[in-house]
Amino acid sequence: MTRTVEVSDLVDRARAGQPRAVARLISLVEDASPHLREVAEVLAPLTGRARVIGLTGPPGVGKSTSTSVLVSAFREQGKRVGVLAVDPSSPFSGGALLGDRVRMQDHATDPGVFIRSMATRGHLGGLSWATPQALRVLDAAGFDVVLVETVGVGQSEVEVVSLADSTLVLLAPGMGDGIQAAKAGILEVADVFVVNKADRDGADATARDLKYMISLGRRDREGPSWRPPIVKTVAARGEGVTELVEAVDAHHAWMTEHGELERRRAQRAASEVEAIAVAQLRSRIGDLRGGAALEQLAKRVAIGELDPYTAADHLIEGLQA
Ligand SMILES: Nc1nc2c(ncn2[C@@H]2O[C@H](COP(=O)(O)OP(=O)(O)OP(=O)(O)O)[C@@H](O)[C@H]2O)c(=O)[nH]1
Ligand SMILES: [Mg+2]
Repeated sequence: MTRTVEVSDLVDRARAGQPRAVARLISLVEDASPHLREVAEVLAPLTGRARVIGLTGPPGVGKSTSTSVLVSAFREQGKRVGVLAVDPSSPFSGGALLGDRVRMQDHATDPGVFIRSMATRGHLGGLSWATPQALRVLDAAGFDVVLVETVGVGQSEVEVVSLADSTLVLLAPGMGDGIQAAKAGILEVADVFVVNKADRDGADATARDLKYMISLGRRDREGPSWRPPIVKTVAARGEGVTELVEAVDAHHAWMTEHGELERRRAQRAASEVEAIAVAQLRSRIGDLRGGAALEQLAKRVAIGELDPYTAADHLIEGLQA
């Protein structure tokens, strides 16, 4: 049996809904296995269907709880749902994170749901490397919706945006939420704001602050633009989820109508290709002259014999030789 047959067999089984085949494919792309290229080739024509919805926000705001209730809502519509829980700070990968496992238990035996935790620490390019590949697997495997939960730590909030068609930013009532939101630049990335834990005091105030800030941020925009709605939810009790799904659907419809979906997906592909190209260049630079090229140039730069730009030119010339 040739390798190609094995990979396409794996893809067939993943499309038939076998979770083990999906998991195996994700491992292959995540670990940058020698089969990576082959997998990518087989997957490519099967992709482009899944809707990718990102959830981000501060720790403990209710992302996993919201993800779980969204899974239920999409399952009720008969859709197959994939979940990627991305933790950029964790070295643990593969199974579900402990907390998520508890929250996702409702879906553990549902063959229409696939849940995977991914750790991106240590991956070259972080989220930009491994997660898009896992998304491709889920897309090709026929999942209609993929929910990507990212723990909000600075850069990852911005990175999740380049992955998702729609980005949900979750906040909860509490002091300084509004200021935090502005600081983290999440006004820019949110397509839908969720004020979760609306059973707690201050939810209306948080929603009001957000509304004010959205109005400030939008003053000098031109062309058609999307005004991110604010949805209040009590994820722990499933309240507001219908409204949330409606808001996400409305955003999807708006994007489709204005060519934004295409634009975002092209942008997503661009950063994916760029990340791969940069990684390859870096590895080829590392291989130059048996790995000694950079070191030799660096020594000369360190003692002032060569300037760093000229040294970089030499490296690039070496690649072209
Ligand atoms: N009162 C209240 N508690 C909630 C609500 N939604 C979630 N919680 C609780 O908030 C805690 C954190 O919820 P998670 O869903 O794990 O939050 P998270 O954002 O995924 O957390 P991390 O992944 O650790 O960043 C849990 O104890 C939930 O039960 C809500 O609507 N109201
Ligand atoms: Mg979580």
